Amino acid sequence: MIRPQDTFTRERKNLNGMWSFRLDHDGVGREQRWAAAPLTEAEEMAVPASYNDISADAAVRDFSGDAYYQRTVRVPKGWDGQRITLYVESATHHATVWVDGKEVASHSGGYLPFEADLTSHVSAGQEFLLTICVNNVLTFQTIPPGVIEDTPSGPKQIYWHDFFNYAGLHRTVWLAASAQTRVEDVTVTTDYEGTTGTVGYTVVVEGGEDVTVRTELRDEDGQVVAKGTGATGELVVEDVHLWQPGAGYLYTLEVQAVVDDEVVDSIHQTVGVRTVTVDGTRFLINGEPFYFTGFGMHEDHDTVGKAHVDALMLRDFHLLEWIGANSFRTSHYPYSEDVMDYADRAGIVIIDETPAVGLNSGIGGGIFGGQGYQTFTPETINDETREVHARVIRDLIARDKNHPSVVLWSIANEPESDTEGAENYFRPLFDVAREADPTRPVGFVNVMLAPHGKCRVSQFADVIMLNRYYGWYVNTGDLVAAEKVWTEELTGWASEGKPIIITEYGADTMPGLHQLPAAPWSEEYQVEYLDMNHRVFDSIEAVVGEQVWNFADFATTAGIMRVGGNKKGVFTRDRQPKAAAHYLRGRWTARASK
Ligand code: BDP
Repeated sequence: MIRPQDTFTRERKNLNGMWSFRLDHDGVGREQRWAAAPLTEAEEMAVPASYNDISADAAVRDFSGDAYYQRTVRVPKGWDGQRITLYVESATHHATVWVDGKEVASHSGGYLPFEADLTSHVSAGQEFLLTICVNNVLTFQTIPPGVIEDTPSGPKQIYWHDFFNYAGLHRTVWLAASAQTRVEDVTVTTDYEGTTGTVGYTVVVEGGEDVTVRTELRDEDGQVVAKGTGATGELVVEDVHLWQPGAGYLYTLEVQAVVDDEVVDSIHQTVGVRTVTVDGTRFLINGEPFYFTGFGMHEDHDTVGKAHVDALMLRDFHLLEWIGANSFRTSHYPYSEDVMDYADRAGIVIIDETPAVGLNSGIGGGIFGGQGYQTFTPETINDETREVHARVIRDLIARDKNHPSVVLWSIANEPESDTEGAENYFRPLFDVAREADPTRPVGFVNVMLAPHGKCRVSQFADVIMLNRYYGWYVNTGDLVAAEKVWTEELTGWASEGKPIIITEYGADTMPGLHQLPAAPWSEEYQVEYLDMNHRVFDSIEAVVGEQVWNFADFATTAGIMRVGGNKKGVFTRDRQPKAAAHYLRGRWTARASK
């Protein structure tokens, strides 16, 4: 599956804008066949957007169930004889698609795209009624998991991740056309020796016979630097221009499907030539030790929730540059494909994470405390969940495998990892990731509840990723004690002989609250807390990265530990700096210029 492109052989039509919208409060939409006719009692809804924060109605914000989106689509006349598909970049969390009332596709996995082949259901030069039902219910067999509990006010969605369960069509919806005989997939791998680069490629062609594959690699000036023939091959690039952190040089690989000397399909794939290796406790990009600076982030904004908006994305990348960050983690789900493309161009390094967050009954909403469930049992997170998890890992790698910015896979955030159940659950999932991508290291993010010596899953990881809140959730307000115990624990992890990235450390901070001497929630405390952490990291050689939690304040579910959401942002939710932003800028820009 290739994201829709505009090329000489392909066309795409953006279906974003206002759609007809109706929440199915009584769960009758399927029985009453809402998809078969124009929605009655409908409102308008913007695509892309989360629907939750658009209206002023709590029943919309907190809705669980089916949300119907509908619009009329006209198929261009010129698309006659073409393969016509619908490509939905993100429907959180489940989607069912109907064309004129006929079900044509369904998909689970709210942060990854899916495609529906509409060729036999629509006609060029005609219109059709497109309905997408987006369901946001989380269960023990979804990734991320959740459960519906009975409460005095009715059934309520419970989940264990500390960000609001936004729902809707969060990214672009495309109608796309290509030839029947087409390039269905391309995988690139890169390497170099001295000044000579190599770009290996494997192309999958579908829908035709006797198809020849031709490839052409161009540099950023549009000059052809190498050509190939055949579905697999290796292109040699003399005087290679490497993709580097901070300098995202990209070649473009044009892949053509050729029948009888006619180019029937052509797609473009950007390629960054770089290597990633783990060597002892070092993390190497292009053979050079790399130190991650940056953040765990969120796709999260006022009003639009989890929608991708180009302008808002740009602002975030500008702030990353301003603060001197070289990387981020896609906590806690795959981000928009536009974000990944931009990071490739900007030379920002990405730890790419699956949506497996909240697989831990010891944590609720970022707050420690049991939830009355056991994590891994036949009734809770079970074999079926693991199958879903495996599929999500494969789908994430299939989508993001060609991004040079991605240097490490994170297969889960803060799962239970100190039990036999966890060890059995995760062992095969690491194999799944390595089989899908033998070229990148794999890890998961370890939680404070499974400290060094107790964790049974880190043994499978190439890189150790730790979230720690010494001085916040523990040793609250006592940075002297925090520094001591944190150093002790980290020294233990360093003995594992693997690189360590601190993927979360942070303190909630109310912008504008000042206190001297510093105390938790003040801007001063956030700075002193970060500074203490940095002393600890700088004392341990195996630490190869620091990503602060979080880039910006973000929305969460209601809770007594959250004041208008999670306030651990270094920037506010509307992307203005707290004092910590200036402090980090000093540290990271000094490090970058070394
Ligand atoms: C960690 C989670 C993160 C939370 C954070 C917090 O990985 O999603 O938002 O703690 O409590 O447990 O702020």
